[in-house]
Amino acid sequence: MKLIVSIVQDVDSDNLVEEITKVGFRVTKISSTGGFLKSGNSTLLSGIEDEDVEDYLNIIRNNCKTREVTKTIQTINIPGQAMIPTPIQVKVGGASAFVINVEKFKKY
Ligand code: 2BA
Repeated sequence: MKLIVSIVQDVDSDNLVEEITKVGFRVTKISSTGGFLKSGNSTLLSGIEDEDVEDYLNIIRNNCKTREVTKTIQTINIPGQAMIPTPIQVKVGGASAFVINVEKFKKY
C-alpha cells in the first residue's frame, strides 16, 4: 500500500475529492498553506493499493490545472532606499504528489 499526499489548489479540491470518491478511493482533505505564496491550498491524503496508484494519479492529473498568480515582493536596489513593491507572476502547479510506502495499515 502507498500513502499519496497531494497538494492541490483550493479551487480544484472539491471536484477532485468528488472524482476520487466516485471510483471508490478514500481521501482525507486537510486545509494547508503554501510556504511561498502564504495562501491557502488543500492537502489530500489517500491510502491506495499499489496496483491502483497510476489510476489515482491519473485522476489528479485530469482534475488539477496549472494557473498563474501574481505575488508582490519587496525589492530594494540601493541600501538605505525604500522597499519597492514589485509584482511577479508565479505559476502554481496543478498538483504536487508524494507517493510514500506504507509499512502497516490498521483500522480499529
Ligand atoms: P507555495 O509554497 O505557496 O508555492 C506556490 C508556487 O510558487 C509553487 O508552485 C512554485 O511555482 C512557486 N514557488 C515556490 N517556491 C518558490 C521559490 N522559492 N521561488 C520561486 N517560486 C517559488 P508549486 O511548485 O506547484 O507548489 C504549489 C504548492 O505545493 C506550494 O505552495 C506548497 O504548498 C506545495 N509544495 C510544492 N512542492 C512542495 C514540496 N517539495 N514540499 C512541500 N510542499 C510542496
